[in-house]
Amino acid sequence: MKCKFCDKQAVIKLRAYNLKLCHEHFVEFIEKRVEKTIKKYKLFKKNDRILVGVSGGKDSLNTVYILNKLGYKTEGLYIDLGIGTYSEHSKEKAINFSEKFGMSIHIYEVKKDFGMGITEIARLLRRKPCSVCGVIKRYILNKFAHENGFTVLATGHNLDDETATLFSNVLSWQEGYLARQDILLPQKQEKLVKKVKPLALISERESAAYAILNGIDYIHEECPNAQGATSIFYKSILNQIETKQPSTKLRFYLDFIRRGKKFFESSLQEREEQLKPCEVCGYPTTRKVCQYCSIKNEVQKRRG
Ligand code: Q46
Ligand code: ZN
Ligand code: ZN
Repeated sequence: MKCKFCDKQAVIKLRAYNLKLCHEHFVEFIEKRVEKTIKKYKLFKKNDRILVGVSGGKDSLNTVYILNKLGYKTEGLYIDLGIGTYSEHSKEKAINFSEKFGMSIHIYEVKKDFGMGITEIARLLRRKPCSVCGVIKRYILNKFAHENGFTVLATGHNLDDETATLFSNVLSWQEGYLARQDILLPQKQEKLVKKVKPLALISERESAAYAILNGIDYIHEECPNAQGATSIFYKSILNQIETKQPSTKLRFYLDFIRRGKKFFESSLQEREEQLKPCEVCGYPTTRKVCQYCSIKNEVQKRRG
């Protein structure tokens, strides 16, 4: 199997693009694709300060690595969720990455705010760990970015994450979520930093191959709370479709962004009109007290 662009041996076959590429041309292909996504969707410019939410997984580490390589001012924020050995291992990967490549990664500990990790918080409040975790992660990332002068908040969501979410939201016609699903969420409020997903058009397989070829060591184990998650089931269904019809995922996602999303815009406007400062912390929320502060109050109350 030869590379489409040179005489070298191909290391990967990309059926969605009908391409076989060698190491060097594959790396170049991914970086150009990310750069094109940044420019086409106007994600950010060279003078922006970008904070990337880092989990220790391949996608977020790739995001820091690629954006730095492309010349964007990028730093990472690793949130230590306090989820047993999973958090210990993923933190180690983030620290090793930062030392190996000389890229700055900040560390924020959930335990410092709550006195306990996500699993204990969820148990105490009798809630699902992922729903508590999602609220806490989103809040910390946005607040850290805003308070430290970052103009953009990037996450490592890849094409498989995005299409699984889209698939799930379409199956239950979640209008509010559909309205907010995009590669770019512009800044509409002073305290809500602009959010972007530079790897949204890169598949999970491409992202894994890119990390391995660049010597980026990432955490392979899943968070123990992800077991049985419907997103994993939806990903496997979409992969089955992709095997029979290559590039379906890309088409499904891009067609939604280009043609489908506009039908849900009214839900977005409604939500934006409802946003007001949280009575406790002042960050925008559609409630009186934001979800983060509610969780914090509840934890304090129950611990006595
Ligand atoms: S880290 Fe948090 Fe995920 Fe673990 S608790 Fe759920 S949301 S599964 S990406
Ligand atoms: Zn080549
Ligand atoms: Zn609040």
